[in-house]
Amino acid sequence: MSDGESILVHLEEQILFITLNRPDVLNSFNRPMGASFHKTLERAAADPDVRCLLITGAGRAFCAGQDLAEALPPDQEPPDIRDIIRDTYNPAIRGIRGIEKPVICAVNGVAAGAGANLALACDFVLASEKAGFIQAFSKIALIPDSGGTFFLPRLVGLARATEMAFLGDRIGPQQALDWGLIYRTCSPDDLTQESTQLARKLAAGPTRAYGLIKRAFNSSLSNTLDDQLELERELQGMAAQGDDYREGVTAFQEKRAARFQGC
Ligand code: T3D
Repeated sequence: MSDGESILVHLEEQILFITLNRPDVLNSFNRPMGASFHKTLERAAADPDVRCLLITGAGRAFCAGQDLAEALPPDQEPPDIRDIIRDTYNPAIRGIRGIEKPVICAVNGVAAGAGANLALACDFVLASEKAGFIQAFSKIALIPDSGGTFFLPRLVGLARATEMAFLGDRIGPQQALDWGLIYRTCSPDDLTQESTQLARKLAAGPTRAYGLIKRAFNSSLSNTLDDQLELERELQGMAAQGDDYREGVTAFQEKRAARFQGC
């Protein structure tokens, strides 16, 4: 399978559809796939025609994390795991959090290891009733990476994060919803339609403001209240300079739906 095929991409209605496409190995990441994913995010960030991203997996799984055949090849010196993380997972997570556009993840099946944490880094996670979230790392004597130790305690609290990371059990979609890990669940048949509907809504929304909200939330994870208040002031100033702000207020006054351009 060539690099190009491991990530399928198409742009429609200003939504960039990204499909992880190594179904025979449950869409686990090898280096070429990681590089292709990262490149896709970089291009999406720079392309004004992309106003929302929607990530899903081909076949029965979302993503089983690192391709373990690549991580520990038989009869060969294994690569330094820190290099894999530097080159594949850290750019992916930084890319998802750093892109100032909404990123939706449609989790169609199992999301394990780095695959689970890649999903959880997205802005909206819709999970099919066939989905499951597994912090599989401890099963192979590793620790959660791809932002797992950062996001999990913040999303679900330390007790549940510890349970997930130590035990590595499958968290089903309903439990994930109840714990506040994800946005919503839906039937497998409805996943594509529901996630696309959400993507259409977001792509037609004030995407510049969404990007600034994302920037503010990213900073709020480590800022003091004082720092955050100052940042809000700055970002609000930027939002208010945009055409969408004027359009939003005008539409309100004219009692009609706003037509946002994302600027
Ligand atoms: O270098 C580094 O390690 C650094 C980076 C670390 C980040 C990480 O993500 S570490 C965690 C890596 N992922 C895992 O440990 C998960 C391994 N997979 C599983 O535990 C199970 O496959 C699942 C629970 C995800 C799903 O189970 P099940 O029963 O539905 O499917 P299966 O039969 O196990 O897998 C189907 C096929 O996919 C199978 O191949 P086969 O027998 O049909 O030829 C299996 O080997 C392959 N597969 C699944 N996961 C991986 C994989 N092949 C390579 N790498 C995988 N991660």
